[in-house]
Amino acid sequence: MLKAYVDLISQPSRALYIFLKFTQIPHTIQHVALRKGEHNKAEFLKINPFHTVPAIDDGGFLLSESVPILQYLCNKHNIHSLYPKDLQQRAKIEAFTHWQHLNLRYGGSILFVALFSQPASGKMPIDEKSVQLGVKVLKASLERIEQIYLKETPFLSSDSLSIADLLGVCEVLQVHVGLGMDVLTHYPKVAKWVELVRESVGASIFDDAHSFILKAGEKVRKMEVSVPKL
Ligand SMILES: N[C@@H](CCC(=O)N[C@@H](CS)C(=O)NCC(=O)O)C(=O)O
Repeated sequence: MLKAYVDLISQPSRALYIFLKFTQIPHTIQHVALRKGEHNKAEFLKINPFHTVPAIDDGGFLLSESVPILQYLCNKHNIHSLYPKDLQQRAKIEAFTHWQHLNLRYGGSILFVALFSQPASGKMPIDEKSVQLGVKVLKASLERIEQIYLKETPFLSSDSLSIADLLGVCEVLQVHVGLGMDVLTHYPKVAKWVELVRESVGASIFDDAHSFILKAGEKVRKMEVSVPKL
């Protein structure tokens, strides 16, 4: 049976987790705790020598990188609703998944490391230059999602849910939920889209996937880290 290696603190891991619960592809979840360094242990390096989550073991076929994992599983299980066969619709999805790595994901990840991971591991003071860069990249990314990707459609460049939405929403919530940084008030279309994705996959699946990251947000509040405004 398919084994999915995830840590629910990780955005692309949550996208895979939600995808698997929503599509009901038979699988087992293997938790790899990044905070405990489990991703660097020999056992996991045999699965993914790049030591990142998510990763999968599908009957001995090993794959890392969230985007090709989702594409592979959609192709294998004929899940065309989330990854259509139509070439142009596919290309739109792929355009977002390529773009987000160095934009939405980049900005949010810089902020999450600077304002959560480093303070939680005892590294203070906070690197203000990283915070400024993170805010700049994240803001520009959210503006593009609001004004371009969601300009005419309720989902990312489309009228229906796709793997791009799962990946994108998990990145947005990393800062909104994980850092308690209000990014939704300023971007009403993004806020509506997040809720629509949550409803589309089912609130219980969605909230279950995000329950762990909610704890990070509580920790940030307890550490009294000053979270910037967008
Ligand atoms: N491009 C990869 C990114 C994977 C990634 O960087 N995962 C992070 C957690 S969000 C991780 O495992 N970091 C541990 C490490 O790099 O050692 C994907 O989309 O799967």
